Amino acid sequence: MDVITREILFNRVRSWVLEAGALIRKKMHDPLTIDTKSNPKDLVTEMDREVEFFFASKIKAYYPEHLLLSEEGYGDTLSDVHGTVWVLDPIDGTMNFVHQKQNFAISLGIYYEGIGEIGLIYDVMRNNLYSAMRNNGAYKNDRQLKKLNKDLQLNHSIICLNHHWLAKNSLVDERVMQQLIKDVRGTRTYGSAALEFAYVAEGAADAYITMRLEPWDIAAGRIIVREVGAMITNIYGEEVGMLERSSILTCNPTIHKTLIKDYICKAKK
Ligand code: 2AM
Ligand code: CA
Ligand code: CA
Ligand code: CA
Repeated sequence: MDVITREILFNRVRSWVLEAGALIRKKMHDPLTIDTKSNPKDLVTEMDREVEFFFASKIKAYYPEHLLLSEEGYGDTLSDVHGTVWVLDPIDGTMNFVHQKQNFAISLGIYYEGIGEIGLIYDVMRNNLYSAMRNNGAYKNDRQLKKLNKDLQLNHSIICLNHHWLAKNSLVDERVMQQLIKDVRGTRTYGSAALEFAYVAEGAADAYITMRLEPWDIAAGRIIVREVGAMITNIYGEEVGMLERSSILTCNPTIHKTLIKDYICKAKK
């Protein structure tokens, strides 16, 4: 994608993301229909669908040759990564949206021939927009985010992870994960993968470890964290493709190896 095309696209998409966020804020206290999907904890609301439909309609009108990969059913079925693909999570952190009315985000990544070009994560209620274009730096609103510091130690780190991994479970040995929380300075769980990526990008968290994400949870965050020099792999240190459902470890590069070697690999069942 050439730089000028990308810049025009970025500005337009940015304005759509802000518009969708304003729509959510306006309707925030209206009565809401809440459905469940795969299980009683897997929520979806009409707002998730409405925001996705907003983007699907815009893309169809302005960029009919572009494809959309998204969570709630208005997207296309993709068999490969060719062309320009929008990867959208209309509301990331639906449970927070429903229960807290905050701590959720719109997450949108735009890929060209499989390469992430534009990433936007919009913390709707705080009106914070995290954004990046490949090789052009990452921003929080108008402020450019600094490259991550290169001499971080694990015992000075804050890591984001889900409490699931500290209780007995089928995937990892909880005792190793419990040791990890003792060895780091602090842990956090925010319940929105996109926001957790954003916090790693701005250095508010040093790592985010998660066992299973969908492509739309990862798409924008990947582009943004890369611009500040963060690592983004699966929990075994391998690259994750644009269309893959995967575990994710995104972190300050200094602690990537120790998190994998001294904890995650030891915890593997
Ligand atoms: P969602 O709110 O868009 O569904 C919650 O810990 C985080 O994991 C959220 O970012 C959530 O995205 C994501 N997630 C991915 N797959 C999920 C699933 N099957 N059930 C619940 N949350 C999921
Ligand atoms: Ca969901
Ligand atoms: Ca999500
Ligand atoms: Ca979602």
